Amino acid sequence: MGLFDAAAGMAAAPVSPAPGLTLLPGCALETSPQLLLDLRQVALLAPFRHMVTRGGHRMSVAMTNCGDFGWISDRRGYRYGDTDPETARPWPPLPASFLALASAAAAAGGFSHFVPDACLINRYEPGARMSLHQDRNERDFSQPIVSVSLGVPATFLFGGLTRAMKPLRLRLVHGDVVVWGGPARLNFHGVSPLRPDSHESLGLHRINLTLRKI
Ligand code: MD3
Ligand code: FE
Repeated sequence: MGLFDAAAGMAAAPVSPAPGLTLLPGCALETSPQLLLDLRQVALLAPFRHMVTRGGHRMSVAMTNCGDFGWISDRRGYRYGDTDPETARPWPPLPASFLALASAAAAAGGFSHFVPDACLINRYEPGARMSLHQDRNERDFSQPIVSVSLGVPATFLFGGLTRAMKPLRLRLVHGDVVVWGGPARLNFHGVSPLRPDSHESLGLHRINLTLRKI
């Protein structure tokens, strides 16, 4: 994949808006039809659900997982688990299309040989948001996180190492991929409430795939 015209449905040049963060605009466009087919199969085996926080609040983002481990939240708190609590079955395997995209994107972001073992799938409906948080449940912070945006565009908030730092705002559209690693790995981040909008394949929804090595 080279440097092309995003308007023509092709990838554009990588951008690094902050240390440890590489935006690959349109990097997932070519493979997105396959990603969406595979996503549908995953969601048949492990349906999207609104998890609750330890405090009992229903999350506005609906979630599911695939891979060896999945991210779970309930009244006991949040953690990774190898079983879907809704079905009592292992999470569906990581589709080959997810693995191939994740390792190609990680390499483009400077991380060769990235082999994720978990994918959290977030589904945003209009108004759904993710408040500022840190991701610190993984064991090895030298491993990057690859995130893939599909469907309705969103404003991603990239903060600093404290909640107080004013976040940088990044607009992420269908097909964008971001590689987070090194110095960005522990920064606060979140997603602004999704604006009502429509996408040709995902309707009102935004989907974000987060590929990690747990
Ligand atoms: C920056 N999801 O699931 S993915 C999450 O768009 C999460 O659904 C957001 O934050 C979403 O935990 C953002 C991008 C992301 C993921 C992990 C990060 C950005 C990150 C870890 C450190 C810094
Ligand atoms: Fe996060």
